[in-house]
Amino acid sequence: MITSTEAEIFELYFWPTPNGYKVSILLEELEVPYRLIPVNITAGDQHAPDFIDRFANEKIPGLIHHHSAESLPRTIFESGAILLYLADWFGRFLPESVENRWRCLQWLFWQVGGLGPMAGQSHHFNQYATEKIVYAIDRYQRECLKHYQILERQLQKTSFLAGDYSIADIAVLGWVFRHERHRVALEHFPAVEAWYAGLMNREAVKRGFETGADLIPLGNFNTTEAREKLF
Ligand SMILES: N[C@@H](CCC(=O)N[C@@H](CS)C(=O)NCC(=O)O)C(=O)O
Repeated sequence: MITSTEAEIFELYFWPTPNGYKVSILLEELEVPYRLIPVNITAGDQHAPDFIDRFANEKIPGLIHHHSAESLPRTIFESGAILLYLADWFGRFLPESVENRWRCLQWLFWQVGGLGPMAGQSHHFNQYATEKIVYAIDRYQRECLKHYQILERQLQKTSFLAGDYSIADIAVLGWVFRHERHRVALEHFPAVEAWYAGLMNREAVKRGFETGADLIPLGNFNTTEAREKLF
């Protein structure tokens, strides 16, 4: 655990989307001051050469940690890696016991490799694809629902995904926040609904989801320009 020093600055490269919110929520939970750097993904800012130099995956979120005056800053992409880095650096929201630490990583990877891509593709084929491909719409919707069922089964057994509230819950929350866009009614998943309501009551979570609210009107995902940059 460290205390914030004058040399320590966090810069969050961000756009208000599920993967972006995961990091703004964690930074708010940690009560760490940070600079928010908007990256308008609908305008293609993520493809700018200086962005790619820092964040090879050409996507938000990205984190730069100026951790000491003597060393080069650390640049990190992939939301799961960023959550893990911050939780590890501050020694919070990452369980200490071996059992729960691995449960936490398991659910974190499940979100990054499963729930996120499936829910994202479900929304894409249903909402943005110009051609309505029934097979793709159905396939991703079913996968998305399967992931909500898996989450429901776990949350019927435990209040959080891995012991206490952790980065696993934060990662999943970033996506469940968009359940309406995934065409998922939470009333069919009562344990998820209760978990969601509890987390949405946290002040830090509210601040995390408020981050970049002023940017939302600047990013229309349905214009020709945005489609070219994104899809
Ligand atoms: N696996 C990546 C996914 C990041 C991602 O998909 N970011 C989206 C916004 S939520 C993005 O920047 N899209 C821009 C693009 O694909 O050009 C992560 O978890 O960080």
